[in-house]
Amino acid sequence: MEKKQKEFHKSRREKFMQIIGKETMAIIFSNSIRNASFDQDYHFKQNKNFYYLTGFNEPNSVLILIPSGIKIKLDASGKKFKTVREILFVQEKDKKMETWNGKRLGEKNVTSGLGIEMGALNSSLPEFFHNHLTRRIKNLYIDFVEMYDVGGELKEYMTSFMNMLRVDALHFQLIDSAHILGKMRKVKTEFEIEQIQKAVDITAESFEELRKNLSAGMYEYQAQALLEFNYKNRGATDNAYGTIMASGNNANTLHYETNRDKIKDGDLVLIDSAAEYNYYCADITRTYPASGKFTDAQREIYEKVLVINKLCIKKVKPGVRFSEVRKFCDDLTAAALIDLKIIKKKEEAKRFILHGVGHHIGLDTHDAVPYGFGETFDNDTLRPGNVLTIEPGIYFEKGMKGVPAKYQGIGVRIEDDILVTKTGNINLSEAIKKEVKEVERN
Ligand SMILES: [Mn+2]
Repeated sequence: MEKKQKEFHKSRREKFMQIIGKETMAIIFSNSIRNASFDQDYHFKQNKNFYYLTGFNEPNSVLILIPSGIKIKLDASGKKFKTVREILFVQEKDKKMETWNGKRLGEKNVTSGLGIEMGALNSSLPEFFHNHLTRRIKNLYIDFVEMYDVGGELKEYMTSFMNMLRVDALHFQLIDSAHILGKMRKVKTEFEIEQIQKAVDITAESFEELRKNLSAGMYEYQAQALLEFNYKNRGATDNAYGTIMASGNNANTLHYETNRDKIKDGDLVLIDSAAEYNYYCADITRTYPASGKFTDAQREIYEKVLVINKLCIKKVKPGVRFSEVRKFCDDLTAAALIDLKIIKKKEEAKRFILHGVGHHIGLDTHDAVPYGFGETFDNDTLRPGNVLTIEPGIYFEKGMKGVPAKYQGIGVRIEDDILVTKTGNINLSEAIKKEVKEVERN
């Protein structure tokens, strides 16, 4: 791991420990490997809160943070001690398993490899809890949702801890760590912004390749393959999420991922897809005319969405509440529908507004937003370092009541990734063409 990345994860652990304060302990779980069928497992993705604090990509691991530090015996005589605040419990090195499934870091390489103070074997977790969950711990921070998901080897090693939670009277308060970590994750560091920008750049080049090569007669999955080939070919570590390649009326199914239809002449193709880079996600939508030219009705709708997209992006700046941007977007959408003579009054717009204006992005495509503890979407105030999507859309499903025939079957969404800065914002996906003249082919 590069020094810059090591320092990033270290700075996150420091900040987290500063927030939880003295006389506390935090237990952060990695993900477990999940079986798909017989001897085949699901593609492993690390738990994002665990990754945020460690940068470590192996399953069956646990990070323990103790801001006040604890004394750990260094030899059998028990005379030599070391005070540590960070311990990463990892899988044992195992020649046979490594031959099949790849190298393991091993407990001895935790410090040199990740910059974490101490490494230990995950099998020593029961002993660790026995010795160190003492009365000096007042608050125990744990991610409850993750705790119930623990599987594999960890399940066995966590049994004594789970039993204690079930059986013993606890002498400490249990607090959910997800809220604190989510709040931290909402404000991106320079390192994180670089990773997101890289994911966006790969996505941008790939969208341009698709735009140039898209044609009627292709199947949606072929357009998807072209896009995803370019992500991988440009160094993406994964797709950020399942690609939506929705031609014609399929665009009106918001999470359409079937991608099996043939793209027809005169169709619009709504493409919601992005690359992931180093675990950081982009999230982009463009809507292209398959045959290279919009019909008049398609252009009318497209231009409306484009104007809303640009006005909403302008609205993004520090101090503005996310919910204000959403309301602004809803109002603009209603005005567009009135303009198109589809509705008469703003109040009638509701049935056409199918989703919000956007969401935070980061390690998760819909990044951890820790609403709760008095924080809601309504009072989520934008701050420098937030990265969010702006993604207005107008959708007219075939057969929709009160919609003129010429608009039926049209669905348009235009989504960009916006970084909040001190003075306003930067559109990280500016390079991805969206003007009518640019997305049409001559
Ligand atoms: Mn999105």
